[in-house]
Amino acid sequence: GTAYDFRDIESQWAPVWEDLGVFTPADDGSRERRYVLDMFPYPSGDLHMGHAEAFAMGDVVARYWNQCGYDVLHPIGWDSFGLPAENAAIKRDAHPAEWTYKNIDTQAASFKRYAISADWSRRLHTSDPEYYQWTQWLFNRFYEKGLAYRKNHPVNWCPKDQTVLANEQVVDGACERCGTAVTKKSLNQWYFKITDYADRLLEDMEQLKGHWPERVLTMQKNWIGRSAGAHVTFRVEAAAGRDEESVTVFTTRPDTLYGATFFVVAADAELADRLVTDEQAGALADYQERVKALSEIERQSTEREKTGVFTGRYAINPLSGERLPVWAADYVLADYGTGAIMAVPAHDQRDLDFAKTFDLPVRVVVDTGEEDPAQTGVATAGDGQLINSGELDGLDKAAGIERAIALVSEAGTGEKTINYRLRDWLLSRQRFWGTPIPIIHCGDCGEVPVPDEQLPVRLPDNLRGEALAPKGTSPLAAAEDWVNVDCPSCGGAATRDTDTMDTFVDSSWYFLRFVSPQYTDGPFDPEAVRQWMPVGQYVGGVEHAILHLLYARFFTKVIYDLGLIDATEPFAALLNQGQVLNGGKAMSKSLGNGVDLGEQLDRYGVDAVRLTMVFASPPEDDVDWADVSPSGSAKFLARAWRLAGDVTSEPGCDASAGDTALRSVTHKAVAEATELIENGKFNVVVAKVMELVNATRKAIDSGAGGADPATREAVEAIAIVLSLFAPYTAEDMWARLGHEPSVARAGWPSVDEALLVDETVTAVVQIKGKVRDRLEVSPEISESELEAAAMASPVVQRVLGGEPPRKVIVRAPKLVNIVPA
Ligand code: ANZ
Ligand code: ZN
Repeated sequence: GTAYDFRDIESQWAPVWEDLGVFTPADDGSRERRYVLDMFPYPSGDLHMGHAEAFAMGDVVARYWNQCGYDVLHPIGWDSFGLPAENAAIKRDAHPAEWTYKNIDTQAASFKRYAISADWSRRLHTSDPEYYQWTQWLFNRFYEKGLAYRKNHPVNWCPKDQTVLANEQVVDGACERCGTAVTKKSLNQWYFKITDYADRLLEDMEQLKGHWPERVLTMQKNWIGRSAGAHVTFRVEAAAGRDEESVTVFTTRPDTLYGATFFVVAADAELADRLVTDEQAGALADYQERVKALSEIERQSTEREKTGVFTGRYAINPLSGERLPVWAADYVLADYGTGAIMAVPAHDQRDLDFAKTFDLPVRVVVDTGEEDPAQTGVATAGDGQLINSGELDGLDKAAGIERAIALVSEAGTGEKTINYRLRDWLLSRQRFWGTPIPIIHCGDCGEVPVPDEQLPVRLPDNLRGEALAPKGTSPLAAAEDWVNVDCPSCGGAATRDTDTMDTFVDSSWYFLRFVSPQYTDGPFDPEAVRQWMPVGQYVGGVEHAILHLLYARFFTKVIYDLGLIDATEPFAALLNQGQVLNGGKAMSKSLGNGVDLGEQLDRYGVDAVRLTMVFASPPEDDVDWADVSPSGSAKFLARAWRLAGDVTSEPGCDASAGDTALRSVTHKAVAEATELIENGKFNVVVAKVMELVNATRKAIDSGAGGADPATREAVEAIAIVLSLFAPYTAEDMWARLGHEPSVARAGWPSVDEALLVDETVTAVVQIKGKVRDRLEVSPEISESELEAAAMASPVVQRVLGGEPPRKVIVRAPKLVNIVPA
């Protein structure tokens, strides 16, 4: 047709692409391989605007690399285990798989419509037994290395979801999913020993600097929270009915040891119960009850008045010999450091607040030149000279720390140490819709891993609806046929572990599976993984800045240590795309400002929506849908598309014969677009294509015309660059230009450097004041170059008759005046 109709164009090309298999990598080593990956989606319903944004960005990279001739791996799959499916199943008396796979099909159809350049033959779902078999296999390897273990521990518990939450899933003291205040509960839980990898997770961030957003690296660093300091052991004096004890504290400021005026243990730690005297036991128990009733939010608030109780005991400062009262308080955390601190109120604000509340002494030991903290209520944390500190007097902070550590080390009461904020990864969940933990519990043999050849341990399919409702124990426990098994080791009666894995386990290695998703001899084909890994560009939201990325990095390192891969980092480069807002706010049900992706696609077409996503802002910035104009994008696409109909030259005609001015514009636009894409400025690339479209339209209407080969060159370049953002329109233009599909394989236009220099200016050559010649020269030409060019002119040579001139006056780049002899 002659009118641009996105519906026609979409329905024409989608099936053609499907048949061509344009995006299946050759994987034969003939071309350099590149791996681009979007964080795989959770099948919560149909695709939404956020998916449209993220996948548009990843697709620009994938399509660009394809055009540049790389062998591109750009797979797609689903992170398909998880709680929403289970909740939906309970509500609808269904099996979670029904909801899950129905949503996956819906999303897959939408992705196809959205024209993601994915290799569909590699599609995977983490809830398929073919996938989770290998999640279990990896668990077994972790278990063998002592990196998966079980311990009884107070865990974060969501009373509403009736499930355990990882620390990471507690946001401001509330359940990340439902917002309910989180409480503690003691349970036997599975953990991955990620703390063994804390240093490597930190050190290897060097590889990522400059390729990952700075703020993500900072968040990871803070999450790991390495602090250098010392362990110092205090003797706690015996008391009526209580023996003497040794209690170790973690401190980053051993230089302030002489400033310690009291000692605090975490009120909810077992240590508090052990230390407390009979006299104080009642007060402690009351206090513990009060603490339990508080939410984590209230506990950690710095605004709140400090609370605590005296334990009745005294600790002896190992350097000064001073007696310090031992308190139990909730501002000291049971699971950080050793759960006990020496309190230095002059130089630590929390300690100062506590000292003020309970009228405990404040002693300045670092002279920072600031006012007395006891008066101001503000602790001084800066550097200065140590005072009131015996053998440490006169030293500064750094020297004081070193000297104090040396002193306690010599005395055998302390040592230098590194402490991490990072905790082991709590991976077991008392839920159904997840990967079953492949462990069998035997009364005689203890924990026995399910042998590899018996994997997968499949989920039973007879549990549905109400049977999955949260009870505080795993729903799997109800499936008796499933639970009761023979012990793989002794053959006796045994039971399966009824917990399932955190879904973050599934997503910690899927990028490896994508490389060889049909492989049956292991989680992945090691040779193929060597060829493709690491992922060259990973794209996803900043909400995954900590957990998913940290866990995937951890898995990669463990799998590296198993000798199965060469890469030590999974994602060489990371792009966090912005959010799609509406009216300046995140879209949400409660605000009622949601924009339906399907409706937008129906109204403006896929290409216009994609182009708008990319054009609206730099990829990492938010897009406010209230401020953009998909109809403007649609108009632009129609304008670009019409150019193809005006080209009358034959495909393959020689562009070098074409109009130089238009050629120069085209080549400059391509050169700039290349540089902009490489630097992630996709939005500016769109602006460049818009300029090129305008220039080409002008050339057709009032310059070179539709028959000029330069016009074809320009329109072909437009189609190829547009194929990154508007694949349907670009494909249709390509066909109208007389080419076979697909434009996705056209190849990135090459740039003729000679056409990049700016247009020429005309230099006038005069002899005795009379114009004899005109030269087209660069505006940057030098005086001597211009003189040489003028003298070389055949006209000048003829007029001068071979005689050297008397004088040559040059005014570059416009004028040469020759005075003959
Ligand atoms: C004495 C001291 C003096 C401290 C001073 C600080 C300043 P980061 O950097 O976060 O590792 N601390 C140790 N364990 C704690 C726990 N379980 N709960 C609450 N606070 C705890 O912080 C380390 C510092 O936090 C430690 O150094 C300790 O207080 C406190 F002028 O020891 B410090
Ligand atoms: Zn056994």
